Amino acid sequence: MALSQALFDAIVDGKAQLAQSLVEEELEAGADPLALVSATMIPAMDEVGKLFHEEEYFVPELLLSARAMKAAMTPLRPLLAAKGAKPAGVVVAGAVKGDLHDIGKNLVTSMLEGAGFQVIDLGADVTPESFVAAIREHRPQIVCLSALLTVTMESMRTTIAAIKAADLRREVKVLVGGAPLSERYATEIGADGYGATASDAVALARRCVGLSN
Ligand code: B12
Repeated sequence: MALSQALFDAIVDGKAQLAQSLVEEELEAGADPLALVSATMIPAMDEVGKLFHEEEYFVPELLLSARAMKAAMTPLRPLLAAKGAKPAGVVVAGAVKGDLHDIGKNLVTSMLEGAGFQVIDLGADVTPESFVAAIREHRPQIVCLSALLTVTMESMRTTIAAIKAADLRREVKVLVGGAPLSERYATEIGADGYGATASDAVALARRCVGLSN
């Protein structure tokens, strides 16, 4: 699908209401929900990141764009979730301690729900102790950790260590993702899988519960 320039601009300019109504219009015109996210909305957030990096944007602009992205996701979330089939497994997900970036994690959880997983979303800035408590309570097969900052990648290692110390490591598969991560880092911290996109998260999760992709 081609980029929708108006939607792209609305997210980059931080216009939440406009972004949401443009998504609604695109959907009415028959746009594919996933294509809207991957061809326009994620590239728009990448552009925001670039502007921030170049010091044209500062935190207030980031926040406005993040708000626009969230508003744009509102009509899409139920559609992404409706795409899936049978219940496939239980997932506990969260952005790790110190990390407030939750847009990518929200996309991962929506897609997992769409693929039939029951997702317990712990939100952002989740401590290792909260992950451990949620594993004890919900007994998931999979734990998804998300990090967007190089400084919070270390929280993933600490979280995996805490799961191990609580003697729960053998019960769950740990999947990690987020822009600064790599396959190599995932292996180094003892994760079971790394995914670069929300679609990868679904493919990995399906594999973890023995479903073919
Ligand atoms: C929006 C944003 C914010 C918003 C977040 C709002 C929110 N509710 O999420 C706000 C304003 C709060 C913010 C704050 C900060 N930010 Co910021 N932010 C961004 C920005 C522009 C976009 C992130 C985003 O949403 N991307 C879109 C989503 C869809 O992509 P994603 O998160 O990568 O997720 C995808 C994949 O990674 C993957 N995935 C994600 N999680 C998982 C998990 C699993 C298991 C799997 C398999 C896959 C997976 O799937 C997703 C979908 O495909 C990025 C730049 C960028 N282009 O990434 C900077 C960026 C991440 N921020 C940055 C910085 C520096 C900060 C601040 C420190 C700024 C400051 N000085 O205060 C603070 C830190 C706050 C904190 N403690 O977390 C830097 C990080 C640099 C670094 N290497 O550490 C970046 C890269 C900007 C830059 N170019 O410098 N930020």
